[in-house]
Amino acid sequence: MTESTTHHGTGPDHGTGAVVVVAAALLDGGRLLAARRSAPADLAGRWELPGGKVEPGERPEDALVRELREELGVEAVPGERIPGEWPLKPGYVLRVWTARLRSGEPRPLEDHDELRWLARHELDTVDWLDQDRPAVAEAALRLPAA
Ligand code: DCM
Repeated sequence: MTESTTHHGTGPDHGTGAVVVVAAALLDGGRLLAARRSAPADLAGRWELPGGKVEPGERPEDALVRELREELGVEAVPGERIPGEWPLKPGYVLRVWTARLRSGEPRPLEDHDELRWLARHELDTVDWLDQDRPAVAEAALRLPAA
C-alpha cells in the first residue's frame, strides 16, 4: 500500500495545515502535457501541470483524476508521486504525480486556453509557472532523451 492511499488527504493537510494542490505530469507517447492558464490575471498566459485543490475528505490521487476529468475531459491513471512539495500562495502547497491517459484526448475545457504535448527537448519552449518548474524538471527525467 502506498503512502498516498493511507494518507486520506483532506483539503487542509494534517501535517502542515496547508491546502494541497495536486497536479499531473501527464505522460503520453514520450511527451509531457503543458497547459496554459486562462485565469487569474496574475497567472494567465503561464504554463502549468494541470490540477487543482484537494477537496475535504478527498484522497490526493482521486483529486488528481477528478481535476483532469473536469479540466481536460480525459480519464487518467495516477502513477508515482514526484518527490517534493512546493509552496504556492500562502497556505497552499503543490504536490505532483505522474499520470497516464486511460481514455480521451485532452481539451482545454476549464482554466486553460491552450494545451501542448512537449517532448523533452521542447520543455523550455513554454513559460512555466515558477512553482511548477522543479516538478517539470523531475518529469523530464521520465521522458525519452531523443
Ligand atoms: N497552481 C499552481 N500550479 C499548478 C496548479 C495549480 O501553481 N500546476 C496554483 C494556481 C492556484 C492554485 O494552485 O493558485 C489552485 O489552482 P486552481 O485554480 O487550478 O484550482
